[in-house]
Amino acid sequence: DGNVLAESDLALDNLAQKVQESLSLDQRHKFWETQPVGQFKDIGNSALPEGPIEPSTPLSEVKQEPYNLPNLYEWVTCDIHDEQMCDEIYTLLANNYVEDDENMFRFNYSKEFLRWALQPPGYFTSWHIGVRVKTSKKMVAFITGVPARIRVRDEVVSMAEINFLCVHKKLRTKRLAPVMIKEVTRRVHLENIWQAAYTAGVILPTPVSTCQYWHRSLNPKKLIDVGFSRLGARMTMSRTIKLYKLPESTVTPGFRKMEIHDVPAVTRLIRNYLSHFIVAPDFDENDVEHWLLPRENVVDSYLVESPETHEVTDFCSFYTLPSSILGNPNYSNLKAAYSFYNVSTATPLLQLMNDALIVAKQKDFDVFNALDVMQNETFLKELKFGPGDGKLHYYLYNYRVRQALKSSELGLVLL
Ligand code: MYA
Repeated sequence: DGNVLAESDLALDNLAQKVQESLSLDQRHKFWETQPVGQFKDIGNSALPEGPIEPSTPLSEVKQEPYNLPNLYEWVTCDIHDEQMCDEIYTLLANNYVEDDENMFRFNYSKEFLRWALQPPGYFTSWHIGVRVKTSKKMVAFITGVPARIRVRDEVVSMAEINFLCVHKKLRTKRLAPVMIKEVTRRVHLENIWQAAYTAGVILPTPVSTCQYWHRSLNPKKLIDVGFSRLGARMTMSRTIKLYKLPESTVTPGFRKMEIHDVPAVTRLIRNYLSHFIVAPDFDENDVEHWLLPRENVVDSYLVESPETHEVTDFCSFYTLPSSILGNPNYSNLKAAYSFYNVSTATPLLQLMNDALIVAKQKDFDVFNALDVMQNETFLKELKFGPGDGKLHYYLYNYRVRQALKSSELGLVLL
């Protein structure tokens, strides 16, 4: 009966608290335990309601001054139209941003990519935040937010997408990251936005979902030479090259690059498709124009226009994110394409994505990467993608979901 249930709930709570207290200091999340995010101790507690964890507060109660930085450093709001500012951000990230576990590769986001990523419709310059050394003015840390409407089940929520958190290698583990996160949170609150979405390779309290990267070799010889992949068992280089060979040109009739006049049709197609996922962006035509209209060396989008009806029936897209190859005498850059949003209604998804691989190969990419989100699992193995070792965790800030989602229930790709 109710009493027995309540007692066992209490026992569970006590147990959770004991487990928490027994964790050594380095297993605890001193910062994240203070934040409105799903906490590890609440996992599986179905009594907690879905939705905001904390209510929003009146804007007048939001702290008006920036958080304090250690004395040697100062905040800078980054105007990325400014060429010199863009250079500084690019250089900080190129030298200090995300590396793989073995420190063989480091993301090398281009300046054009950063401008695209940071200036979607309605963006706020105040959410592009740097930290400089006061004396030398050297840029040593960075974090950004951009606004997005994200739907969680039936609710469309105004959120910030947080990305590009970076602290210079020489300033690590000094608790600068929590200050960066609190400051971006404050500036997001000042725009009357109270939720955020972000992804990270590390486990924090508490993932909404965990995805895996898959990789499709386009230039297997280079990938093996630089240590990105290994020759399979009982495989020779020439058999491997043959295995990954692709046709010279795409096969789907009506397959072509997306153009500006396609925005309304692509928006309809994508909106309908994304409505099938539990967490997905709520794109309007402006968003589609910004995020999906092709930009050289940044984002590529193709669609299928039916040769008979001229209807747009299918769509695929990928973004360009090279990695620096660290310490290889022969190669310094890995050219990678990342699957973005794909929709199939008339062309089988497998065939559509094979055409995407073909254009990526024509454009000289070395590898095509995809997460196991949306319906991607239906083509990964068949199109010869192999599982990567890195995981990507998705998080929401100040929004609880009742239980973790399957990666296939996610309709969101962050850059
Ligand atoms: S993910 C990409 C992150 N960047 C990199 O991996 C680049 C290379 N690494 C670095 O630059 C540094 O190692 C970073 C940490 C800056 C990551 N997300 O200063 P610290 C927690 C969130 O001593 P450092 C991306 O950009 C850590 O658990 N928290 O550590 C999305 C610990 O807290 P706790 C992280 O190594 C970012 C504390 O920081 C991450 O010098 C989303 C240690 O601080 C991480 N990736 O610096 C940010 N890594 O003790 C959250 C470590 O509690 C946004 N930590 O465990 C939240 C929403 C905000 C807006 C809300 C609006 C309403």
